[in-house]
Amino acid sequence: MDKLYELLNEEFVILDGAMGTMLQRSGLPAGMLPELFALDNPDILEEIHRAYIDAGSRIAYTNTFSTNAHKLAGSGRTLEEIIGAIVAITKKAAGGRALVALDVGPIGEMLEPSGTLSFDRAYSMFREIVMEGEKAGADLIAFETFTDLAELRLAVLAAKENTNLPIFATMSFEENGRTFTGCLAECFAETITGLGVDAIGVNCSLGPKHLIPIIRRIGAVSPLPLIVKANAGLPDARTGHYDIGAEEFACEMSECAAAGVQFVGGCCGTDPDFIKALAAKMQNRKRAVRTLDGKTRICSATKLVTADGVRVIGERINPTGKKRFQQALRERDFDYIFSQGIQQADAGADILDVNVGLPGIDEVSLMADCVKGLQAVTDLPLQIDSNDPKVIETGLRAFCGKAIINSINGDEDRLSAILPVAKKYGAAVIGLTMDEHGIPEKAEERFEIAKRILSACEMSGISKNNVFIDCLCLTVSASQSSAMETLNAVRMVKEKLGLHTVLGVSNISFGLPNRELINSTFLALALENGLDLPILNPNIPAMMDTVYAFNLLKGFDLGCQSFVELFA
Ligand code: THG
Repeated sequence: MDKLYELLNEEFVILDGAMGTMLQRSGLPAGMLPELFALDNPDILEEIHRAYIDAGSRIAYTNTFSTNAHKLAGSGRTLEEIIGAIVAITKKAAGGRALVALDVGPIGEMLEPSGTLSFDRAYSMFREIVMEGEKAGADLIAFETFTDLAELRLAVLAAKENTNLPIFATMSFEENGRTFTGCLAECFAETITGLGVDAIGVNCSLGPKHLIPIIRRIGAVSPLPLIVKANAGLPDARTGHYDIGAEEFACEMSECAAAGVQFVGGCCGTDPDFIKALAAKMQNRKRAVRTLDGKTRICSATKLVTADGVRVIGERINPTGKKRFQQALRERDFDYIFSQGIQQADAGADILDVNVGLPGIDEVSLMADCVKGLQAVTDLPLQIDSNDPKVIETGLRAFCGKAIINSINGDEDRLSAILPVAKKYGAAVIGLTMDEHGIPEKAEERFEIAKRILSACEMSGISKNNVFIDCLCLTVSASQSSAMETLNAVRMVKEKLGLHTVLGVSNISFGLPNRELINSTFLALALENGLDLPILNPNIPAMMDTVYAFNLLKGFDLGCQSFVELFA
C-alpha cells in the first residue's frame, strides 16, 4: 500500500500498454492462452515489460488476464504455478522501477441468472487468483475489462476479504456510456467506490476520444483517483488494425489531464511507442481538480436514482398486515412476491423496500432469494429492511448496486451492529429518530437523536450524503399532536443538518376512515416540510398523484412536462 501511496502523490502515473498484441508479434500462436506462451518464453515476457518500463510505465500489469480455473481448464497448469512464475518474471523486469499489478479479467462465463456460473463459484475463483497474486508478491490488484457489475463486485469483495492489496477496478464501456450488459457508468462508479477500492476507471473497447466523456461522468460521481487505459482508436473491421498511431493516441489521451485522470495507459493496439509518446505528452501537464456534484445516489447496475427531488420508496414487499403476502413467504411463492415488485415499478416507484420477516421463517435465505430474483424482474434499486443484521448483510451482499438499509436508530447496539456492514457494502442508511427509550414525543428530542445518529455514521466513515433520517410518523388517532411534531422534526433535520429525510407516511391513518385522504394530505404537508423519500404504496393513485402535483407546483417538473405526459 505504501508504494502505491507514493505514486498517488504524482501528477500522472503512466501505466503500460497492450500485452496480447505484443506477444502475438513475438510468436504467440492464434488460440493459445498468452499465459501458457509466456511460461514457455519467459524472456519474451520480460523483454516486453522492460520495454514498457523503459518507455515510462510505473505500473506493470502482469500477463494473467485469463488466469482463472475456467479458462485454464485442461491446460495441465495450476493457478499457483502460472501466477507464481508470471509475477516473478514481471517483478524481475520491473527491478524496483515499477510496481507490479496482478491483472485479473472476467472469468469468461456468464453469472446467474443469465448464465450458469454461481455467485459462490465465481467468488471462490477470484479468491484463489488474488490470494495467489498476493503470495507471489504483486503490489496491487487490477481488475479490468469487466462488463458485468455483479461479477466485478464479487471480484472486489474476494480481494478485500482475502488480501491486503490495493485494488484498481476498470470496466469496458460502449459509446452510450453503458457496458455490454447494460451497466451505467455512474452505477459502476457509485457501487464500486462504495466497496472501498483505491482507483476506478475505464479500459479497452474504445479509443481515448470516446472514453474521456465516460471517465468524466465517473469522475463527477466518485472522489477516487481515475484510470484510463484506452485502445489505439477503433479497429478496422477488415484488417483488425487500430486506427490511430502513437502521436495521435498521446494527443487524445492528454485530454485526461483536464478530466482529472491520474492513471493513464494503453490497451489493445498500443505498444511501447504509444506509452513513450504518452509519457512525453503528460510531462508538463497539470491534472485538473475535479468538482463532485455532491448529490446523493442510489442505484442498481442499470438504473441510477439521484435524490435531487422527491423519490418514492414502494412499501408493498412487506408481510405486515397482509395475509396473502405472508402466505406467499411461507410457501416461497416467488411469482407472487416478485409480482409485487413489478406492479410497484409500473406504478412509478423509484426504489423498492424488501422486508421478508415473519416469525418461524428462514429470513436469511428468503432475503437472498428475493433480492436475487427481484433483480431479474425489475431494475429498481432496493432497500433492505430487517431487524436482523445477518439478514441485512445477506441482502446487501446479494444486491448488485448501492442499496439503502432500513434501518438503524439511536440505540448503540443497533448502530454498532449495522454501521460496519453499511460501510463495507457502501450502502446508505435510514436512521429512525428513536432509541432504547422509545420514540420521543417532541420534535427537538427527535432532532437530538438524528444528530447522534449522524455523528455515529460519520465516525464509522459513512458520509452525510448516505445518511437519511426518518422522524417517524405515528398514528394520528392515538396522539393528535404527533403529526405536527413529526413535520417539525423533518423540517429541523432538513434545515439544520442538511440530511435527506424519509417517512413511512401510511402509518399516519391507522384506525381512521378515509385513510387515502389523510395519507395523501399528510404526504403533501410532509413534502412541503422537506420530505425527500416517502415510503408509500405507489399503487394508490392519490399518493403518486400528490407527488406529481407537488413536483409541478414546486417547479421541479420542468415545463410541467412529466405532469402533462401523465395526465393530458
Ligand atoms: N419507516 C421506515 N420503514 C418502515 C416504516 C416507516 N417500514 C414499514 C412501514 N413503516 C412502511 N411500510 C408499510 C408496509 C405495510 C403496510 C404499511 C406500511 C400495511 N399496509 C396496509 C394497512 O395500512 O393496513 C395493510 C393492508 C393492505 O394494504 O393489504 O400494512 O415508517 N423507515
